[in-house]
Amino acid sequence: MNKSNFQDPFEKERIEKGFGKMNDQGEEVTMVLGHKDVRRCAHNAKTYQSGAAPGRIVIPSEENIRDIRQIPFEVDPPLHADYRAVLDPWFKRPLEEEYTTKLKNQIQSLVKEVLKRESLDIVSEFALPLQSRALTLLLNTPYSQAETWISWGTHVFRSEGTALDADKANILYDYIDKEIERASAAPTDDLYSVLLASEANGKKLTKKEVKGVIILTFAGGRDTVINAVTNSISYFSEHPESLERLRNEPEILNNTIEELIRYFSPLTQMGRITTEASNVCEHSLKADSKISLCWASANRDANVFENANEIVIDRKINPHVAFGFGTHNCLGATHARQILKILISTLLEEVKSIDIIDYKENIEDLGHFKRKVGFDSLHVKFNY
Ligand code: HEM
Ligand code: EMZ
Repeated sequence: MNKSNFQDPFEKERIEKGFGKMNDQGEEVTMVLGHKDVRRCAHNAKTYQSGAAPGRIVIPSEENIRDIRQIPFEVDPPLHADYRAVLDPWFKRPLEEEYTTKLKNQIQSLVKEVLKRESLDIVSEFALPLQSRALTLLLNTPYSQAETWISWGTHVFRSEGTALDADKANILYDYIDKEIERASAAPTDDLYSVLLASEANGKKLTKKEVKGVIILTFAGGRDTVINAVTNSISYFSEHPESLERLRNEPEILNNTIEELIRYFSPLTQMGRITTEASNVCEHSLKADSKISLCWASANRDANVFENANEIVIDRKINPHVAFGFGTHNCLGATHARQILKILISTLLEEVKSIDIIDYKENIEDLGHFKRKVGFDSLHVKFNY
């Protein structure tokens, strides 16, 4: 009963100092660990900027494999707000009935298909196709495109043994270039075409800017969703009583989803670059230093969350930062929440219990800190 226990490696440092240190490809990163400090730094884009060199705020830094700026993620206010004004309505579409109906059909048919199997790997045979097919709805592109994306594997920049895989990244970049040319020659109602027709800062978005947005929707919404889905399934397989409770009290489902996202925190951290000398947690930093906002640590802060290391499926007050905080809060959160909501509802209807047969944990190596973020594989059997 411990496969769905994800320990908090940051507790000691968070309590004793409030910050931790790691090294990223030769650059020192000061990790901000407490909930209050993470929110304070996320709020202060003037001192802790996102718009440094493309790739630099990601950990591990993607500077060597990417020279295109991801938009709006690597842009600071005030320009950031221009891009968000274009993107916010589009990323709210998952709330529309037509969208949820299609998503429900996708997820229900995937669940029905895998129920027939003796056993399956949730990561590669369930979460990856689910994420890829659902992304066709978010981009409003043909369903058949999902097959291509599935063939890329769970991360678009990483492969087994290589944290930064330039060849893999180039497959994505080439694919996006072709899609942008296609949409530019013959516009449809997909995200590429909508972006090509939009403006920011009083000017039409360039193809390069469109590419920056699309790279982000592929990269940011991939392993995060895959881990959220896989980890949630590991939880329900070890906690059939929670499935039972949700059947009897469906009104707590939204609380459960927020709680799973808080506990698993699929995106461990994200960086910022200091624009001036500053202090974090009474630790002084020079200008041009890298800090990280450690969402996963903030989400276990006992000053904010009672029984922070437990999954409390009806947790009422839950100011987690798993989707970030403030300016750059996650654009894909509506889509991700809808996926989890429909998935769990479908499991409640179709599945009695889930047995874990075999698994391999995915442990992030952050130097001093090792954090379980999900699974490389999770073989299960669904009982119905
Ligand atoms: C931003 C987490 C799914 C697109 C963020 C941030 C976090 C996060 C923590 C803030 C980054 C920062 O402040 O530097 C997650 C988690 C997800 C998820 C935990 C799944 C459970 C998605 C999906 C998409 C997406 C499905 C789209 C396909 C974005 C974008 C931003 C963002 C575009 C940048 C927003 C901005 O800069 O204004 N996400 N994300 N995310 N996420 Fe997600
Ligand atoms: C970046 C990041 C986005 C990065 C909001 O977070 O997600 C990571 O998985 C990607 O590698 O490029 O998109």
